[in-house]
Amino acid sequence: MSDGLQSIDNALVTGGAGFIGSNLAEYLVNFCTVTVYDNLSSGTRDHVPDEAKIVEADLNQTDQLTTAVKNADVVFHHAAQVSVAQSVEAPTSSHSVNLDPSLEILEAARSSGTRVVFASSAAIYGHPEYTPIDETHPKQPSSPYGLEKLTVDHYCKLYHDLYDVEAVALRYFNVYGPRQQGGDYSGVISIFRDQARTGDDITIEGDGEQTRDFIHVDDIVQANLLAATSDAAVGESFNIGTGDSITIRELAETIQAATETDSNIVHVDPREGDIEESRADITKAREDLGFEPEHAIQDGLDRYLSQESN
Ligand code: UD2
Repeated sequence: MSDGLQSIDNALVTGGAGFIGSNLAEYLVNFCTVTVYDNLSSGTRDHVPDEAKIVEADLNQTDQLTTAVKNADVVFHHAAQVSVAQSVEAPTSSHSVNLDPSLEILEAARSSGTRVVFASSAAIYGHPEYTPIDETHPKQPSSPYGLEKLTVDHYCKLYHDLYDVEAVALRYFNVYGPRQQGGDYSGVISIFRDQARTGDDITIEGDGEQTRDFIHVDDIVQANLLAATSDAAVGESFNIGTGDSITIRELAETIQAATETDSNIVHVDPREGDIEESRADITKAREDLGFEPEHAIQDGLDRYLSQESN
């Protein structure tokens, strides 16, 4: 992996103080100069590696954003309004964070030749018609967030086709790992982990038969490096998951057992509009990028639960 990275001198990570962005920045500082662009609204300065430079600015500060992109060989665009629920609550503010600045990044890259790796999402598919979900699966997002991700995902392809911008979209499934924030957007794994640690009930929403494809953030970092360095990535989009799924009940039981907690597993109301089944078909990423997730769920969970800096 480090071989390909030698072609990168300067990397820009938008959202580099957040969950996925900071894990990525931490890895990248070993290979190149890293600039983190973040307004620290949900991310934390403590998560930014000491070696990285921080530009503390909003995404809508277009001049700063454009300059930062033009100074980089690759921009990893992770800054976003990341809450699905918030996008449903306040679509216009979600739109203004997730759409226009992404277009500005592509526009800056158009003149500078910077490669753009965009953090897209499985949310673009909406309720799956079949699983595993491949990249050609119908796109019927069920939230403004999903539609925003889909729009930028398509813009990436269009900027490649029209202007030769080296843009790549990575469609993440359910990501977990250290530094996933609490609150609105904390994924179910961090919620169950916290409940197990504090001895509170582990709350399964619905019957727990719904499935998800959970991927450890370290594998997401590897996918980003491949997207940044592979010729085959350019102008393409890739599903990034493990290719396997488990039920939420299995997840609860695994975390309960692994943490040896006294917490009980309880069932609460199902989430309105919840997706029943989700699993990525990662054949394209495997074949075209050489992507191979290292952490199957059991191993990734063990790793996560033992990681102190969570
Ligand atoms: C994920 C992404 C979201 C979007 C979406 C696309 C996360 C955190 N969110 O939403 O951004 O991309 O996929 O489909 O990755 N659950 C419980 N108990 C709890 C919390 C959750 O049972 O205390 C269930 C929940 O009802 C759902 C499952 O766990 O069935 C996963 O929930 P989630 O919020 O971690 O992620 P998801 O798939 O809704």
